[in-house]
Amino acid sequence: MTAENHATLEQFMNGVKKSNPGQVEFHQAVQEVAEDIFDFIQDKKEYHEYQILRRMTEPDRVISFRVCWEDDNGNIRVQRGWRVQNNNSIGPYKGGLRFHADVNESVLKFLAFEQTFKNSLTGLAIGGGKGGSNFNPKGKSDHEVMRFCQSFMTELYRHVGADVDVPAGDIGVGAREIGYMFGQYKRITNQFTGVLTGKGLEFGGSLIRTEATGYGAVYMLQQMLTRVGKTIEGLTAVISGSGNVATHAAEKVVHLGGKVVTLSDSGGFIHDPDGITQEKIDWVKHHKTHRRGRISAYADEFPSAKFYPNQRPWGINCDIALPCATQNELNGDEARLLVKNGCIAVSEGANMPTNLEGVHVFKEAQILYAPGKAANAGGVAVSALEMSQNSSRLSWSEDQLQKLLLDTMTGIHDRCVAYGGAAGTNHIDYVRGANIAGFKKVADAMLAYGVV
Ligand code: NDP
Ligand code: 2IT
Repeated sequence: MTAENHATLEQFMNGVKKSNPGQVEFHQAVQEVAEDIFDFIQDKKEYHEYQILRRMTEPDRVISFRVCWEDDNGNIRVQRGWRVQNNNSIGPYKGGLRFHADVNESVLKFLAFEQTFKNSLTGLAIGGGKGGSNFNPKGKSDHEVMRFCQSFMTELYRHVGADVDVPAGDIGVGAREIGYMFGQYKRITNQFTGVLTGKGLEFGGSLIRTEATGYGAVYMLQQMLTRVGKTIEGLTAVISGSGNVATHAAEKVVHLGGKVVTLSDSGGFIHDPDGITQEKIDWVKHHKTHRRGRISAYADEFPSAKFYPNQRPWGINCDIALPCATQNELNGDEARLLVKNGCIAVSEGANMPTNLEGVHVFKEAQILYAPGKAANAGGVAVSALEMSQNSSRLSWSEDQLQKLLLDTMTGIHDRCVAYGGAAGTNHIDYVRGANIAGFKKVADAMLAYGVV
């Protein structure tokens, strides 16, 4: 065995940084996983010999392409599109598409890497991928979004397929964008296949896919609390974001008797001490999805609330916190503040919302802390169920799907417990559990394939 096979964590990370210069989000996601995996594989010779972790950090392929479109004033606009196909050892590449001005290769590589572990954790047959564009949908007309989506799919179509790679939504990509992209795929290929998930119910979409990520994140929270003899009823929740994941997480907290007091967007957060009721959540959903409005308008609509521009909600007293906006939206100081204010549990609806320092704060404080790759896996899990329904040309009932989502989240919780416990303590390190359980299934499949 060479020295390289026994690299220290630091040497390994130096190698990752050297091969991926400047891709700080990708380095961060790898570091968070490697901290646990290095320890786990210490005495497992074959994972070293076959360089499994090193191979998992090298995406199978990164496709990048030009996307040209014409705006409403007749100007030609040029964007960049990507699809990162990280790993298909346990199933077709699967993962969302993000349209946001900040999208770059580093962001999509971190998301595709995380997705590989997340999809493995679901127990379903899906590999990891992610894609998107630096297209900024804010302020664009429906026709501009349609032209962009059509142009994006005109290149993407050659790289995806129902058994190859199945994209879905993420930030800036919801039902409208999936509809435009599916329409274009069908037009180009003349095939009606399950090449995208998150589709409209009229054309192959699945019931509860829209709700699944947010609901799943709250089910994860519920499972962690149940394990230590607590419930969500009567607890106060702080939630960030006001998009798909945040609004459905809020809805499920309310269903389970909790009180949600904040929501946010990139302009700031609203604090409603009276509680964000179902009626108010419905208003936010409509305001965000149909009017494409800002969360600040909530404080004009509901006088019990106050808007805090350019601030994040983590200083508001709470029992539970659900970061549901974007990566690195919760830093070490904010994590310490949450812990100091008595927050007992954090469930991440977003991908990598807590920075590395914040992760260490939560781990050391031993609060109940579910990382995104476990907590937000309900969305991709129901996407996989949408794929199954499409292949069999059936549509399952809402009751069936609700049960499958709950069962999936229970399975994820239990896998985290199986790998995240330590002798002599009842505390579970859900980050470690998720990393190891996610890693093991993919790693064992890779070992079975030999060196490829
Ligand atoms: P949406 O586009 O529906 O909503 C995104 C929300 O996050 C908006 O409120 C947006 O505010 C806010 N946001 C985005 N970027 C920033 C930023 N830089 N600073 C502050 N707020 C920001 O996306 P989703 O709800 O689908 O996604 C939210 C998170 O959940 C992402 O991390 C995504 O990867 C993750 N996720 C989503 C899944 C899904 O099924 N949709 C599945 C699993 C994870 P603004 O409008 O101001 O940009
Ligand atoms: O981050 C994610 O898991 C998603 N954006 C959903 C992916 C999917 O394929 O449903």
